[in-house]
Amino acid sequence: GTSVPTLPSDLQDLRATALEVLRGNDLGDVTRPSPTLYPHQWLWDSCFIAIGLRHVDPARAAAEVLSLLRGQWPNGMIPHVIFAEVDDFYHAGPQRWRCDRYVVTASGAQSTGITQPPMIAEAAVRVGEMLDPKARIDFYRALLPGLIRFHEFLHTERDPDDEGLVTLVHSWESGMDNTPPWMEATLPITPRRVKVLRRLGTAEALDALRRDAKEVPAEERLTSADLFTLYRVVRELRRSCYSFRNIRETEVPLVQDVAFNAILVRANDHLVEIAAEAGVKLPKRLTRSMRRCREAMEQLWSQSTYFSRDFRTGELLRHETVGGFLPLYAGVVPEERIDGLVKAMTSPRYWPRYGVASVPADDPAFLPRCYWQGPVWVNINWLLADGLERYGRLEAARELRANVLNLISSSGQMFEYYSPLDGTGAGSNSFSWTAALLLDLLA
Ligand code: 9YW
Repeated sequence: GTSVPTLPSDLQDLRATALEVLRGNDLGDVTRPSPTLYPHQWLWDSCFIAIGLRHVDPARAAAEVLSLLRGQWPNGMIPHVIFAEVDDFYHAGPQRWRCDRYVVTASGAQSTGITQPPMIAEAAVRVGEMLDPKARIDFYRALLPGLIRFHEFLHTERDPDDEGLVTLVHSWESGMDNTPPWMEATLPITPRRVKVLRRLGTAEALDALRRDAKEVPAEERLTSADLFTLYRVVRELRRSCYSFRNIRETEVPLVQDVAFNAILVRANDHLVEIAAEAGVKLPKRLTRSMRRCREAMEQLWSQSTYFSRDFRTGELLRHETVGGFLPLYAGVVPEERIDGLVKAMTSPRYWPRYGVASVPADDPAFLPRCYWQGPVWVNINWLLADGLERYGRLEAARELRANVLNLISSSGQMFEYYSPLDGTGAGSNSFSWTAALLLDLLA
């Protein structure tokens, strides 16, 4: 990551393309991630989308954030997907979750039974910066009750033993579906997997389940066997009525995910700021949980990076990924570790040329164009640039942002993810958070 790319001359065209993608994915007051693969509302997608939309239409951006509350469960959870009423071509739609048997969401909309990285407070603060003071306070007041209940859900339901860290029950909650440590933790729950697959028929039968394989080359997505395993976890969660007390008795992988907890720590800081500005007092217990979560991040450090941890065994999942750098974004890294972390992140293993990869290039699991097993994701790089900046690494932050801009502009399209080796785009080419964060980079 040493060469400084020259900025392309026609950023106006690129901006126009980004706006077109966002307009095309606009469903009213929510934005779908992509027209082909993801027709519903995803939690962290909407947050990144709002961060971009604020430069175009702050009121619409605020609506995007508030719309997440429509999906809130009585226990405070905000689901990872709120289903739109559309012809369902999404492979893990309402019938796979059947959550309406257990709960009614705030608006009655159908949803999944799991959550996603809590980027809401970050999005709220960024959007708030673009509103006039009166509109900002109104926005914060509308958001706060639901947002507080969401953070309380995470710190209680998902930290029942009061360890400080929040536990995830499915890799989809991490937002990084097939990231190697999660797949390693998940695959053992189907020991008879191969046998089951054989009984079900051929690989083609499974591929038929996977409607996304028609849109994108199969080798750039999860394998059918991996997907099958992830569906099996959903079945276990469903049978456990989505209650952590039941889930912990099953074989479902339970992971104190480093990236999720880092994002939560930062979100907690933002929540304090939002509440102060709106003149709302946070519950004492929540304030205590926030502090304990920040302190507990320390337990995820080992030797030279941060790892996720197995909730049941307390063992670190020692498979390095880009998630290990997100404590920079959280602001929990002691000064003496910063140089080492920044050096690792900017080394050719992670940053061969076109931005920071999701898995280091020398990892046996590395696949440059396969989802969370190698590609550069614009949202993660946005978080990393922010982390570098807050630790005063301004030059590296600037270079990373320039790299990402260059990556998007060389394809001219808003791809879902990009190869860190040759910069080519993959997945959806009309992906909302890429478009939105591009607007933010250009602002
Ligand atoms: C899925 C929508 C989501 C993202 C996730 C990404 C992918 C697939 O797409 O998940 O079926 O949920 O891994 O981070 O939110 O863009």
